[in-house]
Amino acid sequence: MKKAIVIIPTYNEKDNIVHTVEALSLIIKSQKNWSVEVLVVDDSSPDGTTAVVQKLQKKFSFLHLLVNKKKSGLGGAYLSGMNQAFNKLNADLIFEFDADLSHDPQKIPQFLAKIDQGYDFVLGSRYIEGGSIPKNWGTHRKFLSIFGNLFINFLMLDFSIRDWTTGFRAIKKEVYEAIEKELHSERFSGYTFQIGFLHKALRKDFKIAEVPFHFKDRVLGNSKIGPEYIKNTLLYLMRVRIKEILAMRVVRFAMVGAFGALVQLIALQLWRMIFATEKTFVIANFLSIETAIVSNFIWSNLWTFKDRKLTPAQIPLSFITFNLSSAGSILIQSVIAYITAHTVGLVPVFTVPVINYIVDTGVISAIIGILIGMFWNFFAYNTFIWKKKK
Ligand SMILES: Nc1nc2c(ncn2[C@@H]2O[C@H](COP(=O)(O)OP(=O)(O)OP(=O)(O)O)[C@@H](O)[C@H]2O)c(=O)[nH]1
Ligand SMILES: [Mg+2]
Repeated sequence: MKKAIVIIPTYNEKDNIVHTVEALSLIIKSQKNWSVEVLVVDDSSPDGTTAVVQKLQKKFSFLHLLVNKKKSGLGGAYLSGMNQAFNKLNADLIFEFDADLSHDPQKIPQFLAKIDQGYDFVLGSRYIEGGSIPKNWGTHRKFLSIFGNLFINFLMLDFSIRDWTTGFRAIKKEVYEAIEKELHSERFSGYTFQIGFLHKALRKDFKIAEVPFHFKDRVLGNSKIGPEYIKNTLLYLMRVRIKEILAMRVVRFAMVGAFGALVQLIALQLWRMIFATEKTFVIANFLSIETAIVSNFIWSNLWTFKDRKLTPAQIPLSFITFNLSSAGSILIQSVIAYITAHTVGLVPVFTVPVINYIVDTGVISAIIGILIGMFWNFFAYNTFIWKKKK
């Protein structure tokens, strides 16, 4: 028989924990394919939750207790609880479960059924058909929860998961083992732990399902979440997302290119101080292009292709190739401009309102030329200069 352990982190939950363990005992008895046990992780709550649980252990043989000396937040409690459940108590699956009766124990069999169907990670969801948040929550909290989740959907560009912050979850050992090391290196707390855990599991392509449930507001005891959770969560999400976006080579390529355009504009102003006459303008123009090419070359080598960095011996020849590739891009742009001018001609297409700027076929051909030129450059960099290491 497979073993599931319901982990309940507690901090000052002496009244709630009694009801929660009793409610769970009814579900545990009715399970056939799964042996279900409970592990309470108490951070030495000042209200004496530990002693209450020890008393309950005399009545319920499925009840385990882990006491941490220091309060280390929800993330810390779950990490120590998961370690205990998977590595000492031989669990195949754990549940994350709150002590305050917000999570419906009756839903546990549905989670287990999803696992039996082959899912690795099951979320209790308040935002799919059949789920809900408490009606009596204040507008502030409702807003935070609903828009917080939508915000995460947009930020991650992933709409497959509707309840990112839920604390009612079933997680297979395989998932835990795949991401455990990364979790220890980050100092997660509260919602950040939940979102971070889920995000890492998603990136590792585990199969994730959602089961709806009605979240009940806590009746006894106090909430432990505060405004600092929101700040930490936002900072974490931004950091992770920026890292993921910058991990895309094409994004770094585009940023270096845009920076190069800026360098070219500034360099033109500077070179014109030396080459100040109409006759020498061509020289200033040429030198500003070359300055941008040097900047693009340096940043491409140090950043865009940092994993394929050139050796000092490769640099001279590569720099010549880089110049040829840039010349190729300018040639492509010129050819497109020439063809446009000699076929369609420079005809107005539309006028931008307010600033009354006329977009004609010349502007459009320039944009197309720049895009194709960029494609060419990206291709040339990858194929001739920063070749994939074998
Ligand atoms: N061990 C441990 N448990 C914690 C800690 N912080 C919160 N918990 C427990 O984690 C669970 C969720 O915390 P809650 O305060 O209920 O958070 P919430 O459900 O988002 O907020 P409410 O709806 O107001 O209850 C509860 O069982 C808490 O007792 C902690 O630092 N250590
Ligand atoms: Mg709660």
